[in-house]
Amino acid sequence: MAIERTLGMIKPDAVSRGLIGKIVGRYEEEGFTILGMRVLRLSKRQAEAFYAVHSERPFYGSLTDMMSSGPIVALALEREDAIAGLRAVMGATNPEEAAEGTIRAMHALDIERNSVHGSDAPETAAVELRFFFRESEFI
Ligand code: 3AN
Repeated sequence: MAIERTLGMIKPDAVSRGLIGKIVGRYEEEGFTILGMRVLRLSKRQAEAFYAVHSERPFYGSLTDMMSSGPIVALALEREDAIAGLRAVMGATNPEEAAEGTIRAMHALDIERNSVHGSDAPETAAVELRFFFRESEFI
């Protein structure tokens, strides 16, 4: 397995419930190195750009409203097998289907307000990391 980088986000529902420290701590425990971390609020337009692949889905409007409703944390994470590894720690999109002990099983409110995001493939990780970070900023 190779060392990879991936983009994680802590979504507004988790930031507003004071879960930044818990979630970042979990990522450190799981062996991720934090290369970059930003707290910011996405505009509706930025949320639409980030989730452009979902623009035809019925939940696109509601998802981008939710993602621009409050601050988020963007994380540039590095680890062996980081992309699949982060998604394993996050759990399934629908918290009712997420395995016990995963972040979504523990913290997500519903399928939309599911607390965290992680890139799903090397190509999307590269695009999503560039959305928030310049590579020259990484330690
Ligand atoms: P994941 O974040 O697990 O990769 P995606 O990429 O299918 O899931 O969906 C992106 C985001 O869209 C999810 N994290 C969730 O917030 C929202 N979402 C996905 N499916 C639904 C749905 N059926 N209803 C409402 N929101 C959804």
